[in-house]
Amino acid sequence: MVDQFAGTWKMTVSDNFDAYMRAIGVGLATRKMGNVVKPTFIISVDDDGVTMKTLSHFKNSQITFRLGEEFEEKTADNRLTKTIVTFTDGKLVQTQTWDGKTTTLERTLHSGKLITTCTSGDVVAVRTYEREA
Ligand code: DKA
Repeated sequence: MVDQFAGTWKMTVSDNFDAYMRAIGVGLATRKMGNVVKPTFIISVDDDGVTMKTLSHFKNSQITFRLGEEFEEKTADNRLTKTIVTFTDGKLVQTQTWDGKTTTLERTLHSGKLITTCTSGDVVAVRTYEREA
């Protein structure tokens, strides 16, 4: 169930994120910020659907959506994407498409940690979040 993801998570480890940001076209100034911030990620589930908030000194962003229904997303690096989030086999998979490009953010739970795997073509970044609440 998506409910297992609900809560407040703090990023503790980020691997290969600069390469991932380059692969999706993030400019140098934003990449510098993206490489140093350790976001807080909050997931909640209610009658309106699933809400994901990403909070950091650099930027805050929020999306609310229903699983399997496409919506428009303005990302922290200012892409305007068509986004769809699905939940299958314990994986929360967010697929963003824009300008003929696509990327996925796959979130899973392992040993009480939330693992976000960011994929663009053959570039993969892995970010680990630990539960705060
Ligand atoms: C995550 O949830 C990954 C989010 C990917 C955002 C890509 C753009 C970031 C620009 C600072 O940990």
